[in-house]
Amino acid sequence: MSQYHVFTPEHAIDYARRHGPGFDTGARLSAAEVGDGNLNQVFRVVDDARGRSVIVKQALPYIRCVGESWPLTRERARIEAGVLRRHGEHCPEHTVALLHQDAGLSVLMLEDLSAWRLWRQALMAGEAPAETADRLGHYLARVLYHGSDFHLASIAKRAEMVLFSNPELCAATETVFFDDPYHDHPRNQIAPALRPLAEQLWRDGPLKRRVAALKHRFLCDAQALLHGDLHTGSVFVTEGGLKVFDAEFGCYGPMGFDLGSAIGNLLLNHCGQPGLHPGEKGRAEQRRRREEVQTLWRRFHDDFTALAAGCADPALAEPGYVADFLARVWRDSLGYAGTELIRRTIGIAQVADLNGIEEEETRLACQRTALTLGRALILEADTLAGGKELAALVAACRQPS
Ligand code: SR1
Ligand code: MG
Ligand code: MG
Ligand code: MG
Repeated sequence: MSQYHVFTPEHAIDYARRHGPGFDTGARLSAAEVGDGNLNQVFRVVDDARGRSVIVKQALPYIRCVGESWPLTRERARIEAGVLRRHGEHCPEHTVALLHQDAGLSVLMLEDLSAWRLWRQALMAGEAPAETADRLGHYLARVLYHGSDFHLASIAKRAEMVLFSNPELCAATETVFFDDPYHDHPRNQIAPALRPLAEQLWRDGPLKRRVAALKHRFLCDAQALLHGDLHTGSVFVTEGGLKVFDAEFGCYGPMGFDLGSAIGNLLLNHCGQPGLHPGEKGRAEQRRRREEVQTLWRRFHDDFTALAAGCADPALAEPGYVADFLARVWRDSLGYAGTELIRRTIGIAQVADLNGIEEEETRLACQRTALTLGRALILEADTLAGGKELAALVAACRQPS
């Protein structure tokens, strides 16, 4: 096994030369660090003459956006490779291709999707491809179904739970989603003008009991092999396609966590629209976000239901059980979406949909909407029967522009 060392661009070139498809000794390669995530370093290695490129991603032994004060296992590279393999098996058209892995170096080589666009950037520009939510619903149905007890026999599923035990990354998720934002923690990043609203959340007993239940379900309920960090910056899009990447937080957990992360990020964009696109353009984008949330859920629900018709488990195949199960996943998704809205507004790792708004009063108004909507989703998750009811709640939280 290779000895771990932190890559420079030259190391990334050497690695690509040894393992990249067609990157032979004669090729003139260049590399640049292009990572904009919170955890790792990411190099793009290019062979200009032949028009080829790959991504070389390396896990550092700590969280990059925090520094060495928050050490984090490099095991996450092995987990990421494994999740991409599994998800690639079940939904190859929507999973980034893993080209090579070196466990000792904690390095993955991935297909280069730089010519595609991050979904978050497309949403912020008001240029998101129309089919994206539908494609993501299809991806989620396929990967979550095939990693669940509806598809896997009990012994195989339990072996998968061991293989994809991801304790340190799960602990980080538990902390940043369910703990830090509900207390006065130094990791929080709270605009001074938002502090009174944050303090209200910290005193809100009913809200914190619901958050406790969501955290507890994340801790206990191993429903499927999740992506684990499915925000709109983990998805590349084009007019014709969608690819999910960055699966290092993958773990067994409740399906609603992945669905809720995606829905929460669509709603963060909804909240930011008065600042991103004032006036009619922003209102039209908000209508699209509300439709996308409904489309995502509907496609997931319908595809999952069709797949589960083939369920071989004698108890889970009981007529009506899949519908009951999916009703619970819907409620979970709304709750997790609410926690995503709150943690991305006052916790660590915030999002450009809100923080990119230059005008301060507008930005603060959008952030307040995100906190208010997040709280409402968590508290009202059990009362929102479907997409229409959710859309009505979201529309009622719209800021005047
Ligand atoms: C402490 S890690 C903070 C966040 O960065 C990642 O992108 C995940 O979203 C994680 O929650
Ligand atoms: Mg990421
Ligand atoms: Mg089974
Ligand atoms: Mg990542």
